[in-house]
Amino acid sequence: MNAPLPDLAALPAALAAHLRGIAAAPAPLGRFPGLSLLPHDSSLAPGQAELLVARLAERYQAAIENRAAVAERLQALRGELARRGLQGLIIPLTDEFHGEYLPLRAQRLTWLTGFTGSAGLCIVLPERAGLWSDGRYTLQLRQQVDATLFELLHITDQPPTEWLKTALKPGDKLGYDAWLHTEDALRRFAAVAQAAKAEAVAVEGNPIDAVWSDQPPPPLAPVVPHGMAHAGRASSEKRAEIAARLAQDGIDAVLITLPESIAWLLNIRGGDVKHTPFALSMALLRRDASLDLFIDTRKLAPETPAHLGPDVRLHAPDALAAALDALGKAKQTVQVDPATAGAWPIRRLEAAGAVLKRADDPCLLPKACKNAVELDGIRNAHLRDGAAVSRFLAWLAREAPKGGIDELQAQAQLEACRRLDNSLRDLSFTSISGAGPNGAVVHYRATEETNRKLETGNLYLIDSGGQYPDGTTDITRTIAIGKPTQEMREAFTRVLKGHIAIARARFPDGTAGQQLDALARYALWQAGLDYDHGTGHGVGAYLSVHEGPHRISKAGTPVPLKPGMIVSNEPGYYKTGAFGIRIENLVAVRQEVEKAENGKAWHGFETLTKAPIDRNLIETALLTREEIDWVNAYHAEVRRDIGPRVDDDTRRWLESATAAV
Ligand SMILES: [Mn+2]
Repeated sequence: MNAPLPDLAALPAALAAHLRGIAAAPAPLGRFPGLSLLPHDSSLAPGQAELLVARLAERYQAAIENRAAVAERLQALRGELARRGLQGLIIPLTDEFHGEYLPLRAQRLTWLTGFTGSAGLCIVLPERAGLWSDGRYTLQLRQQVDATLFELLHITDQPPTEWLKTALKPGDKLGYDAWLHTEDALRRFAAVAQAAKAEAVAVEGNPIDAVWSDQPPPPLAPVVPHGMAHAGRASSEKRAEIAARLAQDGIDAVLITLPESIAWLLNIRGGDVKHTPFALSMALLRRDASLDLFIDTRKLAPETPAHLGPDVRLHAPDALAAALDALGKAKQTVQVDPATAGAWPIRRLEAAGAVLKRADDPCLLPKACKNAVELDGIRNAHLRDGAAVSRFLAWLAREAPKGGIDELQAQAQLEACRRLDNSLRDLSFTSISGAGPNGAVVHYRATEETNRKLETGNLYLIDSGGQYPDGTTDITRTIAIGKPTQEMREAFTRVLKGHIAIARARFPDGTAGQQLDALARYALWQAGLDYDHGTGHGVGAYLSVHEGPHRISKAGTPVPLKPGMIVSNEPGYYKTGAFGIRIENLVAVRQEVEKAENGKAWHGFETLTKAPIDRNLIETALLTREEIDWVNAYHAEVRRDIGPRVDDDTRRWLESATAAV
């Protein structure tokens, strides 16, 4: 380790490129899994690859967020646009996979503006530039972005389409990268441009990439088999089932652009973006159940090609265009999901002569309905995760009253408890650890600047989860530090009543989450209270912690809740400037009655998450007998299942934390 680190430029080109790709991938739990992919190379002494990659990753991150370079970058982009005969460019905060997390190379908006929020859109014109985000980021926009370079705007109060009406001049050509927008979004921009007598035009190659000299490459994290012990169904079986439906519908091939769909369909897992174990890739599933996978094969672990089998043909990512052209030339009928795919491949197929069938990604529904093996795995993952959370809560009960613990320490302690389980692969998202008024910020992330102490008389909210090979978890607990006020207890109990109403719900087959949402709010509504977020989101099986197509929410498409679907049950209440409350368990839809009186099946929920709910915040006078019974039965289950999995101190605490109310 004492040998000086070699310069990347002095290394063999293939090795240097490999190291860059590994550094451009996330490092879950502090390790770069891509290091295992490196072919043995004598140009590096032991340990040097690790150091090089870590240093490179830091440099990538720092360069993307280097706000001192923003003016120069904006100028370079305007120069590039002028060279291409364009007057503008739309820069969304997304990539061609349209997922929740962006790899470093796709963080174009941050690179250009300095803004690091999770929602944003930028439009650059020759004299003006607009940068939009939502209400959560009003303050952050002002702190991070130079308002002399960008007009800082609110996405719904001053929508970009309104701004463009006055900012575009007749004859202007407004560029966009068709990979990064859905057809719907582009239709809106085209209409606005036309109204201004301007034109929205697709670019060939993203103009930002052309001026971003040290842009990180696509990430390289290992793609490994997700074996039958966890997946429960062979990929060949899944492919055959979907292919049979394609054949029935007269479809020759379906283009799959969602990495989570590919991970499910092929029983593989990766690590190309944060907290989500999938590999960035695209695929064409044919009606004969064979599949073309467009992926950087350097990512494949040695055992993966054999696991994929001979019916999965491997291609480089840039071979997709030619494959789409070939489908068009053969006049094939191709299915694409316009809600999740960028417009680029759809247009390419149409231009090449393919017959387009716009329909939902066929993997979404079968992926959402977990099979018996997956459900068993998920139950197991929740037992281990519940043990970790219980250890943490017991620690909190001991330490918090002494004072001195802050939000960052608390979330680090919970992570340390989860890491005691060797199967933990990653957190399933960045923990939300909010004390007092910070708990009322729904999407809060603690930083050194915002970090608060857990003070007596306050509530503390922690929303967190783990990624395990057998399941993905997501749990929120709200804890009283010291003695809570009566207002806190009443609000908490009303949230709990909503949580119990969902947990105990019974409903006929065909019922959608939309119809259940009000059950979670009813007790709050009676007191004139509510919460401004959905009640539940779907959760993957060692995949995305947020997945569709179902959810429990006021809005959205009503997708019926089917047996095997995992969904969160997370009502809350937030008093701005004072405290936040959320109680979140994951539940699985299960069939309760196969055939009821009306001939329909009836469903309910099985609660998967196992950790105590703070008894100090429960006002039993507000609960019905059935609700009290639910709390006591739930806590008895937690005590029975988690007790044997924790240390003596935690077990003693668990006894009192789960005692009957
Ligand atoms: Mn959640």
